[in-house]
Amino acid sequence: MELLKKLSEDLQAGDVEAVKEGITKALDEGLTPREILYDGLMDGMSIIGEKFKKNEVFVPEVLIAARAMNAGMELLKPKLIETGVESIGKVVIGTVKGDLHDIGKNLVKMMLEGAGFEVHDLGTDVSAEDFVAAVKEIQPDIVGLSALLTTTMPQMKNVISALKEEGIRDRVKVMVGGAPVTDNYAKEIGADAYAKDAATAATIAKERFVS
Ligand code: B1M
Repeated sequence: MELLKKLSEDLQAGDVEAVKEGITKALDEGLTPREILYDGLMDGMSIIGEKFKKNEVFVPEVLIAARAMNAGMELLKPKLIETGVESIGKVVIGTVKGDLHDIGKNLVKMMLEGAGFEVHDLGTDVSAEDFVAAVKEIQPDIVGLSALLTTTMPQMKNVISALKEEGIRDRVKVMVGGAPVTDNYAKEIGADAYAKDAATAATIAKERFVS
């Protein structure tokens, strides 16, 4: 569809205003927030990802595309989240230490909120100590860990070890995700669940971790 193709292209160009306009127009034309997210914004981001891999674009271009992605997600957020839903559980979420990627984590957060969770976002580059402190303070049902770099994935294991050391591992379910993370890796480090994408994360959280 032309509108979504243009949205994807505007996102790749990092044109925040055009992305916002495109989303508004798409909503006006009756497209669903999900279609706009997946076939417009995420399509653009994955094309940028491929180009980045092939050295056809570099960090600055990726950053401006990411900024446009975040602006678009902010605009879509209220549409994706059902209003007036009572909290069905608490989640503490963050991107692990040394890792600054937050687009996927933000999407997971949005989907969890949409599913009715109260989500406490610790941001990016979050140390194991900070996750532990948040679990003690907030007492969530679930801790969500995101990692996009193979070099930062081991931080997930560190968080689980730190929870064990503090004697609070049994109080929370640990869910992990991010492009390099796999189900096997999740099992290997003793996480309770792996989710391949934001929608799956919300489904697992709701169906397996809260009653
Ligand atoms: Co970075 N980067 N990056 N980057 N970047 C990747 C991840 C990379 C694969 C690109 C590549 O080489 N092909 C590569 C990692 C290689 C590796 O480790 N195997 C890479 C690299 C190398 C780097 C730097 C080291 C580059 C450099 O400086 N030389 C550097 C590291 C900085 C750091 O973190 N310390 C870096 C920097 C950046 C930017 C800052 C420029 C920017 C991030 C901006 C931001 O996030 N605010 C950036 C981006 C945007 C990317 C790519 C292009 C896109 C990531 C993204 O947002 N995808 C990425 C290439 C790629 O993935 N194709 C790349 C869209 C997003 C919706 O998907 O994050 O996978 P994703 O999230 C999904 C699922 O994974 C899952 O659900 C989400 C939605 O469905 N999910 C979870 C994620 N978290 C979850 C948690 C869950 C459950 C599911 O439970 C809690």
